[in-house]
Amino acid sequence: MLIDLIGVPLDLGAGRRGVDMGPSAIRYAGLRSQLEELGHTVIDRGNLTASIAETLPVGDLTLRYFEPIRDTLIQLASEVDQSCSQGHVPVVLGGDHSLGLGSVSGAAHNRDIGVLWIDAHGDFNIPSTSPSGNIHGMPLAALCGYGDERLIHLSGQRLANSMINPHRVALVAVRDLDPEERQLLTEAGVQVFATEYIDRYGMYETMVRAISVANQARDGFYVSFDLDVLDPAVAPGVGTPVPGGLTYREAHLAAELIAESGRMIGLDIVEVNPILDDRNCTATVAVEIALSALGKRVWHKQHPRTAL
Ligand code: HAR
Ligand code: MN
Ligand code: MN
Repeated sequence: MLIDLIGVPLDLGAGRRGVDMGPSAIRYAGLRSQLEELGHTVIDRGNLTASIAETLPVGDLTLRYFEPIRDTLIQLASEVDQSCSQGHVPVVLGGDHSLGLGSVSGAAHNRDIGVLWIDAHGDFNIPSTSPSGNIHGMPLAALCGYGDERLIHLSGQRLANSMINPHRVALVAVRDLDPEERQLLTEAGVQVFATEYIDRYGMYETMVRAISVANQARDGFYVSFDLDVLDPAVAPGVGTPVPGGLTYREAHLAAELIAESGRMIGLDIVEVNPILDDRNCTATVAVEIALSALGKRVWHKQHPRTAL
C-alpha cells in the first residue's frame, strides 16, 4: 500500500489547546517506521498550515474560529482528494476533529463513499444545538448536509459538493450526545451503534454491522477515529474524555475488521492531546490502532472465521 501521512496541527475547533501537537506526538510514537516494517510505502507530506488561537479573534461564538478552520480544511480536502486519486491511502494526523469535515469531503469528491465515525461523541451538532460553539462537535452533521451553510460548503470552494449520504454513516461507540444532537441524528438516519449496543452484541458483531452500513457505498468507506472513543484509562490524552469507552482489545478488533474488509480508503487519527497525555501513551495507542487498521496482525493475516 502507498500511504500518505498528512499532519493537521489544528486545535481551533476544540475547547482547549493542545491537540495541535498531536501530529508531532503521533510521528514521535513511530508511525512511519512501523508502517514501513509492515511492508507499506510511506510518504510523509508534512503538516498543513493552521493558525494559532492566541493570534486570532474567536469570531462568531456559535461557530468559533470558523474562518481560520475553513482555510485549513480546504487545504486538507484537496490533499486527501489528491491522495485518493493517486490510489494512495491518506492517513490524517490530528488535530481536532473539525478536520474530519475536510478529510472526508476530500475523499468524497467525485466518489461515493460511506463513513465509519468512531467516537465517544456524535459530532452531529449544528450551531443552534451546540452547547459550546466548538466546530469539532459539528463535522459529521456538516458532511451530511446539516448546519451552517458556510460549513456545509466550506464557503463555495471547489470541494464543496462532497455530501455524504447519512444512511451510509455508522457512528460507533458513541456515549455522549447532546439532546438536540440526538434528534438530528435520528432525523438524518445515521446508524448509531452506541456503547450499550456493544455491551449486548459485542464488538465483533457491532463492527460487522457498522462496516456493512458504510460499505454499501460504491467506492468504499472513510474511517474517522477519535481517540476519545477509547476508555480514558487507555487513552487519557484527549480533551473531552468520557467514561465507559472501548478497551484496548475492542479498539484493535474494530481496526482489524476494518482492514479485513479491504474497503477503507482513508483514515483520520484525531484528538490526541499531548499536554494532557501520560508519557505519550495516547499517541502510542493511536499508532498501534492505525497499524491494525492497515493490516498488522499478531498471527493470522485474515482470520479464517471472518467473512465480511
Ligand atoms: N457535544 C459537545 C459539543 O458539541 C462536545 C463534543 C466535542 N468533543 C469531541 N468531539 N471531542 O468528538 O461541544
Ligand atoms: Mn470527534
Ligand atoms: Mn470525541
